Amino acid sequence: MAGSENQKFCLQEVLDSFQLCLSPNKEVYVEHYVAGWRGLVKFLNSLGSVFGFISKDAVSKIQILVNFLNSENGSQYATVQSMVKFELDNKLVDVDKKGICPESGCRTLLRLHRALRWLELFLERLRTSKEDDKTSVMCREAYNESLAQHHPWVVRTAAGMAFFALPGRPTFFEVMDVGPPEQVVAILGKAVPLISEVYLITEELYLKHNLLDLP
Ligand code: 1Q0
Repeated sequence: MAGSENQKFCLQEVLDSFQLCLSPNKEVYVEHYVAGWRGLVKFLNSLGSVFGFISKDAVSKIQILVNFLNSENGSQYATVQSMVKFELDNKLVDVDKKGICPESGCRTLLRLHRALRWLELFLERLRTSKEDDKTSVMCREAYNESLAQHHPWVVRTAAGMAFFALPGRPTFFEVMDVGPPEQVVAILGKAVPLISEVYLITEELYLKHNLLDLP
């Protein structure tokens, strides 16, 4: 993945990754999940260094999952479902408090999973927004409804300040690199339900195994 975060962002690529994420029996492939996030990090990096602390955290979580995929147990990490089973069966998850497995696949993916809800809410706002709506407001509202509930004050404050540096809606649409605004809206119309489906499947799995509050 060396350097891939610096390449040009393309919304269609992100969409393709999330499309490939779901197996025929609705399991979530970790490889494509991570590829989707890599694409999003490219976008974040194109917005400038104010977002560096967010991008750095996302990259480190992506890397933890890639390392699992490339490890000798890699096949156990093929899907989120197989990862959960493998880590729980082998007691590789710190369930109540951080202990011997502070960077399990389950807790790492949970952080990205929570961020995926933010993304879903943000993209839905972007999709239905009007020309002069503010991206910083859409982003803040989506954040407050999702990720903020899991972040301490200091992170919420830093995130809130970064949102002020977001470019306006026209620049956002340009960076998405898929054509005129109508085209962006059309692609967002496909992306949001896809992201939502991946989110819901993961949410149900984590709920079933009581993993939604992993430290
Ligand atoms: C476009 C604006 C981007 C705004 C991103 C909003 C999310 C704010 C998140 C703030 C995270 C602060 C960094 C540290 C957080 C960690 O403490 C936290 C918990 O981890 P841990 O190990 O301490 O328990 N980490 C997280 O919650 C994970 C956060 C990952 C955020 C990944 C965001 C990647 C954003 C990509 C840009 C998407 C642009 C979408 C629009 C493009 C159109 C498709």
